[in-house]
Amino acid sequence: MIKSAVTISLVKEAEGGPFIFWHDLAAGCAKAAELGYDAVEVFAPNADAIPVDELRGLTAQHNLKVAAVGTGGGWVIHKWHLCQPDAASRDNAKNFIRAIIDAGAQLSAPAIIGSMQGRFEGDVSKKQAHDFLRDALNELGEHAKAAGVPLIYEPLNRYESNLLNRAEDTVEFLGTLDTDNVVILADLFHMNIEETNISEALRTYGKHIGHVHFVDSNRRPAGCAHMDYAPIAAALKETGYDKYASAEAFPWPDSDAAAKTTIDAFNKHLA
Ligand code: LER
Ligand code: MN
Repeated sequence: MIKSAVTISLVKEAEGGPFIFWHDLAAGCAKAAELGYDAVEVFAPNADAIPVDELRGLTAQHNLKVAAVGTGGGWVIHKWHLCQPDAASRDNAKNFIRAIIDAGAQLSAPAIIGSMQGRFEGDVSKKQAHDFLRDALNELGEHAKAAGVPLIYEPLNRYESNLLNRAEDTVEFLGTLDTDNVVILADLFHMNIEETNISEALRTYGKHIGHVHFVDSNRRPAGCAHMDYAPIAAALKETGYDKYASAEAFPWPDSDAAAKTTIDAFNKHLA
């Protein structure tokens, strides 16, 4: 059974970004529970800003889980990423992510590497950047394994990263990792930009999929644009996918309406 989740952002610098609830964990958890969500996905500015005890209490009170924790604050706030040319900057990025892996693991929630993967540019070649990314995923993937959680890697669209944009390239790259603890985040918004056929690409990912960002083609909530969810749902079910479909979308027209629209689409297509 696929499970539903909804994003809560605690990151001031990310305002205007694709997150449903903002700045208030208690209110976000209460609304998520009221609408029937299974879990929340939390985006915090850094590891210390993940209130592990408070989240334990809120999720117990509302019978929710924490589906995942984001790491993009390192990029949004500090402009750190895993493919910077100097080792000290890459270490900052890795340490930032490692701390979020540890905080999330206390809630059994895996961390997501999305924007923190970075890109190749300037003196860093594509091959060099892929080597940096491979080393980081091996190291952080094994770190997450020791903490008892997978590590989620999210391919992004071409306007956000030039490392890995499509399923067939990503699966080939996964085959070069030493760790077996990295899973893929299939974000339907990014896939809609890059893939020829989203459901075929989901089949290409197959068992590698460990998380889904459930959203429409224009990054509004699922059901607000032209994404064709029937073949997407069929492909996910065919691969045996049983993790989260998490609402990462603009809070359009507002947070509560976006959460309601998404859970209705989830119940229609994925439940
Ligand atoms: C960024 O576009 C995104 O989809 C986030 O989930 C990545 O951190
Ligand atoms: Mn995403």
